[in-house]
Amino acid sequence: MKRLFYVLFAAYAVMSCNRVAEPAPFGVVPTKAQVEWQKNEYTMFVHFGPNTFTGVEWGSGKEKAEIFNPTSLDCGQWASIAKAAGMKGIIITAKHHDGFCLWPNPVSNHTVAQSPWKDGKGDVLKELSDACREYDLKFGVYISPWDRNDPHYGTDEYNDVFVQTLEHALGSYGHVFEQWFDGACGEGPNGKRQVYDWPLFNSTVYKMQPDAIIFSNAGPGCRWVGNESGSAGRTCWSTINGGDDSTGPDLSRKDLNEGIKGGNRWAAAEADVSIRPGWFWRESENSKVKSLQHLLKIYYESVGRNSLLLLNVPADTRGLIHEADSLRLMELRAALDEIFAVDLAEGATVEADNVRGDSRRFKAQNLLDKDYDKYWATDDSVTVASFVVTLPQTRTFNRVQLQEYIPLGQRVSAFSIDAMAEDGTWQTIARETTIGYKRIVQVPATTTTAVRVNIEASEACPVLNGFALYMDNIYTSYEMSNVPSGEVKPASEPLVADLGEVKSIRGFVYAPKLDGEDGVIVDYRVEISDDASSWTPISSVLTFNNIVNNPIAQEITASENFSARFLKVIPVRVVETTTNTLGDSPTYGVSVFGCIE
Ligand code: FUL
Repeated sequence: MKRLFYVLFAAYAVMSCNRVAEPAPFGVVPTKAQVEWQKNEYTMFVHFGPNTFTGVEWGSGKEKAEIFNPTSLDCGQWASIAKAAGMKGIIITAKHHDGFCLWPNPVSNHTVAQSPWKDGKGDVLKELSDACREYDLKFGVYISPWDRNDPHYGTDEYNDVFVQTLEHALGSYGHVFEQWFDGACGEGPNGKRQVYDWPLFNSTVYKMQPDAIIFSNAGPGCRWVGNESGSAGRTCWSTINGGDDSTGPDLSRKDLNEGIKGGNRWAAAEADVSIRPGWFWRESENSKVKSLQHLLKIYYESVGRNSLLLLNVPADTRGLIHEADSLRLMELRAALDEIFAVDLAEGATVEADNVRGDSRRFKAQNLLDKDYDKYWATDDSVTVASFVVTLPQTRTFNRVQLQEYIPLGQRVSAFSIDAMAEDGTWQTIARETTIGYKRIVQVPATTTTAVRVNIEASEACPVLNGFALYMDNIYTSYEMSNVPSGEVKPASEPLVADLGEVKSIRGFVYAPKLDGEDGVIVDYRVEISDDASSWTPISSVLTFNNIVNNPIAQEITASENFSARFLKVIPVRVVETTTNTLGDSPTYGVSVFGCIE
C-alpha cells in the first residue's frame, strides 16, 4: 500500500513538473471586481430629480424642494424594464449638480425630506435599492461632487460635507456596485472653484463599499469614454495614465476614448449616453427617443469595442419610465436576442499555429468553450500567431466576436481576419487593432467554410478566451441625421436674430454645429435692440449647460417676455470640442439659432 502511494506520488510529481505554467499577467491587470463589472456589459442610468420638473439639464440649486413631487413613482417599474431589457444594474442620480438629494441626507436641507412627495417621508434610494434586489439587479449611485446648493461649496469645509454625504448614501442601502463621480465642477457662492479631495473621496467610497467600481474621468474603477454619444474608439485600451486626481487633468478626450497602451492604471471605458437628446426627461422629447438603428450603432461602438454601455433612461414627472422609452428598449432587446441567438461557429474545430507548451490546457479549441476561464495562449516568445476555425458546413455571417482573457491583461494591438474563398485562398475581411474584454467586428456578409484570425502584434503572448460568428440582418447603418450642416462663424462675431419688427420674445434657441472640429459657445451674454444700432444688455454672463459633452439644441427662456426686433448672443467663452481647451478657439459652428416668440 505504502509502495503504491509512492508510485502514485512520483507519477503526480512528474506530471506537475510537466504542467505548463499559465502566462504571467501582462502590465496592469483588472481587479476581480473590475472583471465582474465588465461582464455586466449593459446597465441602466436613470436621471431624475428637480430637473425632471423644470425641464433644464443643469439646475441652479435654487429650485424649491416643493417642485419635486412625482405623482406615481414606481422603482419596481424601472427595475422590471431594466431586467426585461437585459441590463444588469441601475445607476441613479442620487444627487445631481443642483444638490437635491433623492434620499433624506442628514447633512443637507435640500432633499426629498423637504419636498411634498410622500409628505417628506419618501426615499428614492430605498425604493430603488429594494426594487433592484427584488429583480436581481445591481444598484449604483451618481453623486455629483459639484453642488450648486450647498452653502459650503467652494470652501475646504465642503469636502467634509461631501464625505458625510457619501458615507450616508453608500452606507444605508446595501451593496453598491458603482459610484459615479461626474467631472463637472463649478464655482461656489464665494466665486471659488472647489478643490476636490479625490484621494479622500475615493477612500471613503472604498471604506463604505470595498468592491465598488468608481467611475470618473480617470477612474480609478472605470473611465469616461470621452463623449456622451456612446462611442468608444475603434482602438480601445482598458489602460490609461492616472494619478490621485480622478479627473485626469492631463488626459485628452482622445486618450479617454482610446485608452493608453501600457498605461499605469486599469480603467476600462464606460460609454454613458442618453436614449433621448437630454439626460433628464421632458415632454418635448417623448418623440425624440433614439431609433433602434441608432441604439444598435451605439451597442456595436460600446459593448462591441471593449466598453460598458450605460444607457440613460430618464424617469418622467410621474416617476415612471415613459412608454416611448420602454418600447424602444424592448425593440433593442428583441434585436440583440435575434442577432446573437445563434453562434455560427458552433461545432467548428479550431487549430492554432502555436499552442503554449503544446498543452491541451491552452488549446485553440478553448476559444469556442463558453467557460470564461478557458483560453488559448501561445508560448511566451510568440506574439504573432494565427488560428483557423473550420466550420462544420458553409455558413454566412457578418459579425466576428473576439475576446481576450483580461484577468491576465490586455495584449493584442493588431489583428486581421481572413475568410477562405471558394478557390481555397484566404481573403482578408477585416483589419483592426485592439480586442480587450469583447470586440465585435462588423464585416461584410461572408459565406465560407473557414475563418482565420491573425494576431499580427501583441504586447505579450496572446491570450484569447472567445470567438464567435453572428449574422445581423437588422442593423444596416445609422447616419447621424441630426448632424446639421450649420454655419461656421469667427468666434468674435455675435449671433444676431432679426424678427423683422418689434415683437414679444420669450427667449432663443441655439445648437452648435457638430462636426467635431469647431468650437462650441459655452458662455455668452445677450443684448437686444429695436434698430440694430443701440443695444441693451439683458443678461449677465450665462452658460449653455453641458453643451460641450452633449451638444443638443438648448432653449433659453426668460422668466418674463421682453420686446425687441433684434436679439444678439455674444460669445464670451468658446470651447474647442476635440481637445476640450478653453478660450481661444478660432471658429465656432452654429446649426440652429433663432428667437422663441
Ligand atoms: C454630465 C453631466 O453634467 C450631465 O448633466 C449628466 O449627468 C451626464 C451623465 O454627465 O457630465
